[in-house]
Amino acid sequence: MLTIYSDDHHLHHGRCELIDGQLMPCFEMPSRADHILQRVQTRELGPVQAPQDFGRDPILRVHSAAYLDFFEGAWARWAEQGLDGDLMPYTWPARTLRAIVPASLHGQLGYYSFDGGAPITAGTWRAAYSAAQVALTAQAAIQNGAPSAFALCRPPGHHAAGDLMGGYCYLNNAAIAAQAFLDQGGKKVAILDVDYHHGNGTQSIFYERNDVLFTSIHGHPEAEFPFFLGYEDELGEGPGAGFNFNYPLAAGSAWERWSAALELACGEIEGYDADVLVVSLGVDTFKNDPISQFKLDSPDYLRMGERIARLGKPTLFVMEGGYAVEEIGINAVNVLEGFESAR
Ligand code: OKP
Ligand code: ZN
Repeated sequence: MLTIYSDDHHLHHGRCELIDGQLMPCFEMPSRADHILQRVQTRELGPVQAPQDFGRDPILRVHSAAYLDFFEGAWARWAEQGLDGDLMPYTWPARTLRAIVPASLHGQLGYYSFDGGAPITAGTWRAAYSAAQVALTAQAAIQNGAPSAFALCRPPGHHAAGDLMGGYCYLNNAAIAAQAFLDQGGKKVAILDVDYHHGNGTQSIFYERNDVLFTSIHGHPEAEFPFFLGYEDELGEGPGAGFNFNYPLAAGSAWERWSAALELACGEIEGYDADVLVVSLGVDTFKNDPISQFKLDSPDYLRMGERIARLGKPTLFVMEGGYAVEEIGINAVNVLEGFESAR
């Protein structure tokens, strides 16, 4: 399988995040992607190529121009004030406040984010822009006939909505790639989000549309981030009604329960008859993940890849989460190897 990867992800390295009342070093760190790349190479998964640059247009199909302009320019405005700490929001237009765009940098940062988990550093825009190009380059490979491809994206994307960053995510790589398939003649795209966290950004982007089926298996939002989306009764709206399926699972879920949900998601995907499948590939479902509560073991990821292969679709894997850094490469590449073995 072809892997698309860019070193540019190193340009993004947030200093800290708030966990249990303490500022901790960011779990979403550059070594994550380095370990995955290493494993791709030692397992000889296939060629590794750098991304092409498709520009801003395909990103603008998913994200608003105002959001992109804000994101691209935010660091310069911060640096202009003589500041060099990570730029992080601290107030949001929650209920009772107005959803207006204030003039202030921090006001705008609150407007364009939904949590404090997406710090902007000097290189964040360039890293996120490159990750989107990584996804688009892998998408182009499939568009040109490859049966599958792996977009080794970092930072991840599935929490990012049309004009919101959050949950370590800035640009929704999977959604940008899905939209590109449609813009290049595709009629139906299925998305399977296997990250431990609900892909609230992806869901929201396609919620009222029937040309993208969104399915997601994740920690129950009653108990788990992002808390405010990802429930079973979210089935889509308007023309999108019946094209959104969430499978929230309890903490402690291991392969037996997880794979039963995968079976249900695959059933919906089979019924949908998509041209292409996009997998939001998070491996934070792993038993030793430091911020997650599922109990998948490394061999389970082989089974996951095998089941996905049996859908028989051209398949784009887009890297999302996974924070057990030592094992992230083994687990992510196991999915890809399981997929290849079952084709
Ligand atoms: C990103 B992805 C408090 C903890 C919040 C955010 C998790 C984001 C996960 N800062 N945790 O879906 O793997
Ligand atoms: Zn996650």
